[in-house]
Parts: sequence; structure tokens; C-alpha cells
Amino acid sequence: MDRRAFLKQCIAVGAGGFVLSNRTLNVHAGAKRPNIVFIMIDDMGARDVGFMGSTYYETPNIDRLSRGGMVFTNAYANAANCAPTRACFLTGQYSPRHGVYTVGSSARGSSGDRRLIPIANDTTLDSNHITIAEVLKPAGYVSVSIGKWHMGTDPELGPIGQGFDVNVGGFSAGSPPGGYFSPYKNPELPNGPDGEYLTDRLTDEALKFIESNKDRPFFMYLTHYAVHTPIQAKADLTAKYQDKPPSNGQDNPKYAAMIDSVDQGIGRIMAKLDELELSDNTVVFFFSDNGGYAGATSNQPLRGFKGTFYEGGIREPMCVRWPRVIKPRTTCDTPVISTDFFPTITEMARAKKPVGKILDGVSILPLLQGASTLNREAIFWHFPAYLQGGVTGARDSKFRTRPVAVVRKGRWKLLQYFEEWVLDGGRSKIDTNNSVELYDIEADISETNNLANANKAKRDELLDMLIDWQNSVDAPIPTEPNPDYTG
Ligand SMILES: [Ca+2]
Repeated sequence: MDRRAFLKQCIAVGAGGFVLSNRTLNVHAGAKRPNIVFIMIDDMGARDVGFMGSTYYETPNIDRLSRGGMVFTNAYANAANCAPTRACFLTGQYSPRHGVYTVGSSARGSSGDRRLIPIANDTTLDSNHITIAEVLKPAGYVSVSIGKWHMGTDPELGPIGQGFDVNVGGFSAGSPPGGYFSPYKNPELPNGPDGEYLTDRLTDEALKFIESNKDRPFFMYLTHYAVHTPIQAKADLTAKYQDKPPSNGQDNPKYAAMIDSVDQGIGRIMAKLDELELSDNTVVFFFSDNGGYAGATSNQPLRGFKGTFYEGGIREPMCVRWPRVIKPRTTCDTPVISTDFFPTITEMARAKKPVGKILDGVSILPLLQGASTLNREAIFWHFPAYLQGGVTGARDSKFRTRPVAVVRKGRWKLLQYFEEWVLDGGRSKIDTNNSVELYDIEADISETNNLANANKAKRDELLDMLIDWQNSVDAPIPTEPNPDYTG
């Protein structure tokens, strides 16, 4: 590029500089691009941190992080379990575009209990998809994935194959193969001393990466194996919670200690960013991949757990800190979803969106800068699969969820259940076939009052919107009856 072209570009970028209160974010071409630290916790429920209301778990560092920026009170994962949310995060696309709907088989549970043949699931992310790491690379970023990957294994389908420069501990597994204490039995992570704790080790690796890359823009996807099962924690931290009275249904000292280790690690990362004077130019995201697990925590007052598409299965703790851009101690209640991170990070990094690629999310940067709404009508979920094992709050005792699609628009949420929809008359019998549920999430966050027949206008509006969306993304609907179904 010659000087004249360069100057022209500077002027063009400068004209688009965005304003926060009386500060102008420096986005001209010479400004240093921000570092991006994306902290993805595994299976952490929406109520599992202090800043979202827990008084049992102690998360002083995460709470301090949240006070330094914006808390999102209506943040959603793209799915109620691990792999699909990760695929959606990495690609910025809803599940029908990449085929990762669930973990493992879509035909889980007893065949005799399933009325439909579910849609086949992809357990890995095909390498032809463009990931956020691949988009950041041409903008000069070095990127690392530290921790759980769950999308396949390198060299092709692990973090390296999908555009990260460094992979620490990530492969096809969805939980730590040897548990949380070294030896880890992890092909992508050399063992530490016997008894070393995995969460501490991943924090150590994160600190090393930050040290080594402090002079260039970096993207760190710190994707803790914690707080997924097995529930294993350090004895001294477990002891801290042993005699603590339960609160809001949360009462597991080991699980609390796992969260405590995550929190201490985040404290160490914040201290490292401060020490290297990187904090001001580093965006830190905090998020989880699905709702809290029934065997470990309570999501009250949210209904359901990991695996259900009620709020307890898909709502997440979320905050974002970026000191020069995001006003501290702010809250946003606009619904956001994990597909939004791809366009958001792309915009923050001033990276180029890939040509010809559809992004289903929208950048939440306007919200982070104080806007109260996004230019988006609704968000959607598509889960044409079965997840076995009933939990408290699930629709039936055999499955956490049966095949379902969901839309949230403003305060309203509609769930469409494909078994009843496909086999029991669909729209023509909608008043009686129990195929849809409608909730007013603002008035009824616990989803106790199904308004599908009480507010038919709203029901039909959301259903039309959901079906339009399904058509627009070619979402596969399971329609074939299961001949093994025994009723
Ligand atoms: Ca998970």
C-alpha cells in the first residue's frame, strides 16, 4: 500500500470511530488492536457466580471483573449442552449451518421411548468452516486455545486445524479424561507433578501465553474443563465450604471448590494483565456453554438444568470488561447469544469478516457502548435430538429434552415440540396437541405458566417467526416416526 492509499484508509476508519460518553475509542489504523481473552466455563449455571446472585459460591475475582464492565442478565448459550454451543461460538453460525446439534448421538435414551427418528448429529466441526481464530489471524493476532475443545482432534479438527496457533489440552473429549488431578491422560497436555490440579495448570498456561505474547495482539480462548463432571476439587478449598449453610438450593462443597479454583485463576489472570499494563487494552469475556448441571448445582429460580431448553438449561452468567470502552458497573438486559461473539470480536479487532460467510449473530458492541437495544427481532434454537434422563423441571421424566425448537423475542419465549407437532396434527390441532409452550419470561422467569392458549395472537406470531427462521436456515425437522416406539 502506498502512503496516499494508507492515509485514505486512516481517514476512512477514523470517520467510523465510535464514541463512548465523552471518550472516543481510538480505532484509527495505527492504534494497537485490543487483546481478546474469552473465558468459557464448562457447565456453569447462570446463578453459579456472585454477580448473578449466588451467596453460596464465592467468586470475588469474577465479581470484580464484572464490576469493571457490563453484566448481561439475559445471556444465552446456543444449546443446552457443550459441543453445539462451542461450534456456534467458533463459527458465529446457528447449528443448522454446521450440523453440530448435540453431544454424541442424537438418538440418546431408550429407542422405545422415542416417537421420532432424530436428525443425525455431527460430533466434529468440519474444517471447511471459518472460525473466529481464522478471522483474527490476518489482522495480526496470535491465538491460543487452552482447555476443552470438544470439536475433534488435531492435526485437522482440533484447535490447530481450525486456525489457532497454539493448542493446550484441547481435543475431542468433553471432560478431562483422567480427571482433574495429574496425571491427566490428556494427549494434548503433558502431565504435571502428581496431584497438580487441572484448573490451576490451565491458568499457569494462560499466564505463560500472556507473558510470551504481551507485545502483539493476542486472542486467548481459555476454555476451562471446569466445572464439568467429574466433580473433583482441591481438599483445602472443599473444606472452606464444608460447613457453609446451603443457599438457594446450592449446597455442594466440592462443586463450590471447583468454582473457587476457577475464580482464583481469573484473579491471577487479571493480576498478570495489570502487571504487564495490558488491562486497558484487553477485552475480557466471561461466559459458560450451557446451564448448570442437575447433579451439582441449583439454577433457581430458573426452570430446569443442563440439557433442557428451559432457562436453566440455556441461560448463562456473562460479563465483558474493556476499560476504555465499556462503562464499569453497567448492566444490560437485552437478550444476547453465543453466536454474537464472532461478529463482536471481529469488530473489536477490526478484522475483516469472511467474504460469502453468513453470520447469524450480531455484534453486541453497541450494547457495550451503552445502546439499549440491538437491531434484531429474535433469537433461535434448533435441537432435533433426544437427550436422555429426566431432571427436575424437564417436560417429562424420561428425557431432559425431546426434539424442540425455540424462539425468544423480547419478553416472550415459545418452544415447539416436534413429536406433537409432526405426529399429532401440527397447527391444525395446536389448541389441544400440546405442541407449543409460550412463556412471558419477564413476568414468569420460572416458566410455570404456559400461555399458548391464553395468548394465541402472541403464540402465532412467534410460531410464524420460528417457522420462517427454520426455512431460512434449512433447519432439518425430524418427521419420520420411529418404528421401535412402544408408547
Ligand atoms: Ca458444557
